Amino acid sequence: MDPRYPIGRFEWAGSSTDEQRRHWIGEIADLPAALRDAVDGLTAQQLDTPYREGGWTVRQLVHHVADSHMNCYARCKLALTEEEPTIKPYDEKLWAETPDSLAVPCDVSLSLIDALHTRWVALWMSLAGEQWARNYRHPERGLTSLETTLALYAWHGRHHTAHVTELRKSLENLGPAAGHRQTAGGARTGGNDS
Ligand code: NI
Repeated sequence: MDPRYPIGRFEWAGSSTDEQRRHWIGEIADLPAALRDAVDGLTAQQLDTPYREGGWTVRQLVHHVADSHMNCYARCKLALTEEEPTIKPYDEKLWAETPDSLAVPCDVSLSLIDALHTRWVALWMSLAGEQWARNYRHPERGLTSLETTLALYAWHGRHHTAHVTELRKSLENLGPAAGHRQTAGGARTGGNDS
């Protein structure tokens, strides 16, 4: 298994059914609790352990999910209220290295994600018919529909939650002291997994 993609890469079939969209909305609704469960009980050292060699720490992953989903929520609102708005990309690697991403307790972003997803799910639940085909324009990737965005971000939440749960499995295999060595090397940058 490629440790960067514990649940596989995102795949888009080109269209979706009402049932699939309901399923993805359910996954977005479940993400805050799933992510909270995934980090629950980890020590400070474990939170600052990269989920893979050269990857983000658990703390960076949690703050990244908040950063990413805040950006995406704004893109969804823009797509609904403007005609094919061009959105502003951001450098997720650099965002994961600003001091807040390295130091703020995970619980702050878990609460943020909880509130954000309550808003986001309400927005997704309100969409009907042609609204699913509304687009925003990414300067490099071109037009992206809300339908595709829903599927992508349902995957994205599960993708990063799995990074944490897979790390937990390896820490359990290494024993209770695991996590100390990795923090000493400061290998907390270089994530490339979104
Ligand atoms: Ni990501």
